Amino acid sequence: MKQSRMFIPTLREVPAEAEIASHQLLLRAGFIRQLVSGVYTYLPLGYRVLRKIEQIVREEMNRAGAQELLMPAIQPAELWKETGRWDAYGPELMRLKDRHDRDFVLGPTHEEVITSLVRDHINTYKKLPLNLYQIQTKYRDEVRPRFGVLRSREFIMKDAYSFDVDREGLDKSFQAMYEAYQHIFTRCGVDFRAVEADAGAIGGSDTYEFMVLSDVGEDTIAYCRECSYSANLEKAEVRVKETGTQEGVEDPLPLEKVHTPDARTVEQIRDFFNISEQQIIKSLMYKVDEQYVLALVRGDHELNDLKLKNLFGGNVIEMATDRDVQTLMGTPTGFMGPVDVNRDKIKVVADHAVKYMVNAVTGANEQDYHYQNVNVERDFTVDQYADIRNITEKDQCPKCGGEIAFARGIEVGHVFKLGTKYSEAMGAKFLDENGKEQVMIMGCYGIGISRTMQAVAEQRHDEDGIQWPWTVAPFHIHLIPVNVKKDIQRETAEQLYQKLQDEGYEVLFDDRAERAGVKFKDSDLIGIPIRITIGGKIEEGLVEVKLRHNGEVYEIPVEELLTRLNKIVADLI
Ligand code: 9G3
Repeated sequence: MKQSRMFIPTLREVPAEAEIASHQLLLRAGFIRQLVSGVYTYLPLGYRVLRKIEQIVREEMNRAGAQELLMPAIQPAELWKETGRWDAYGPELMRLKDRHDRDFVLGPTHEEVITSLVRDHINTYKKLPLNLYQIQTKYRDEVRPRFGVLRSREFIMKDAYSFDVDREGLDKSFQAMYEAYQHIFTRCGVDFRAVEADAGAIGGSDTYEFMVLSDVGEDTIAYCRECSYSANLEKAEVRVKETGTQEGVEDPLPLEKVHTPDARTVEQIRDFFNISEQQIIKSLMYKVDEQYVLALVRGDHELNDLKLKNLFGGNVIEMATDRDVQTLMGTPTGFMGPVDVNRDKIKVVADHAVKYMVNAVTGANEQDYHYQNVNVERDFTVDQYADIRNITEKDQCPKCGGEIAFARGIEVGHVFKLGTKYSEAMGAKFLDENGKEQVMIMGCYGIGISRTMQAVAEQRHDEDGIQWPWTVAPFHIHLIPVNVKKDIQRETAEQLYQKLQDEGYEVLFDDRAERAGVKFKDSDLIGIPIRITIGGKIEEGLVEVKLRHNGEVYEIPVEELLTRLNKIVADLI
């Protein structure tokens, strides 16, 4: 493609709304443009990358035995009413009416559509297992779209759905998808981890998120330095230390109420009593669906509200309001504690670590008062001890006891075992080999295609621009004559342009009458893996080859170029 003809609206300045490197670079290099908040146009360079990623996904999905189809984005509300999700979702679900005033959704995902399709056409075990997938635009009205296409309201997803006769079949389908994802993200050239994740509203077991490691990732990953364990922080289970006792177990001292004017936060209590945060019981009031829960965690730990919600099998969890707390506990939030709690209305759940606390400090359920020397079982009881906190780097790996470390990641894929959640609700059944009617067992598997494009740019860039891996780059070679007014440079470039394309390379030919500096700056910004420069040295028959990802430069006699290039490329892939 000749660059003088290509629509690449590069930008010199950094757009204000772009906070992270990949968002800035995709805008500046002319890959994407925002239409409105959270809604983007993929410009020609960006769209070439998207298509490369889609092609990799297709090849691996087809190799895993999945079949591609394309479902509509517009879905009748009736299907969402069958599964109860029409009412379960709020403003994030984009809804519209047609000319007959009928309700529709703009598809954020396609469990309902695919299950209704399969139930109408599959009714015998002979036709299972089945894995159907699509690559299609999704709509989710994010409350706060940000970071370019990492969190947009319209995005491109590959979503696949597997249908099996039993759990064993699902495990096979799931494994095939898990492996396909390993191949896909490896081929996309990103450093990624498959991490144990929370099944969320979907429920069920076994769900993994594929995370591209990045400091700007919204998700926190807890991983073990010794073994392969890694989990989304939401999910990472805490291995309960049998002892768990505080340093130097003391004898329980008599309970004492202390006047603590205006000391509300853990830090203020710590300083007031001149103790460590490990000696404070933090009391947090939540509402899980309709149940009020007083959650107790040690002062130096963080409550994990997802674990708390899952403990109750709840759908919605929210912090209780100050008014609720005042009504339920007779005290402002900062002075709550587990002693003398109205157990008819409130469940008391404590993290395992609380069990081992001796002579702790906690709120006295009275404004400006705290208790000290609080001892579990003597001064208060607990309905249940559970793992309700975030793992920390001081905790041991739940699998091997090794050291835990944190990383941040961008979620680009997510694989779920759905079980019968949708097939039951929608009656997707089949006759098994004994002629008995059974419910299909489902799995679902997503990849954020547009998000993956930006995740690659986030992980592979430097201050001058993007460093696209060979496999997803918009072009393979950037061919740049330094001065198009010099016949020898222009003619050599024209010949090479043809030859390289005849060899199957995708070439962006910078035929613009721009100064060399501008051409090289744009080239670094766009980030095509190999740059071939035709400059003054062509007088000696030499061209320059430069690799974008490590800056290596080679001077090569033009007649050896194709041979040398094949070797250079072989090392790149
Ligand atoms: C909605 C809205 C947002 C949603 C969903 C439904 C996420 C929803 C979960 C999934 C699960 C899998 C198939 C591909 C892989 C992921 N956000 N999810 O169901 F109505 Cl507004 O989408 N679906």
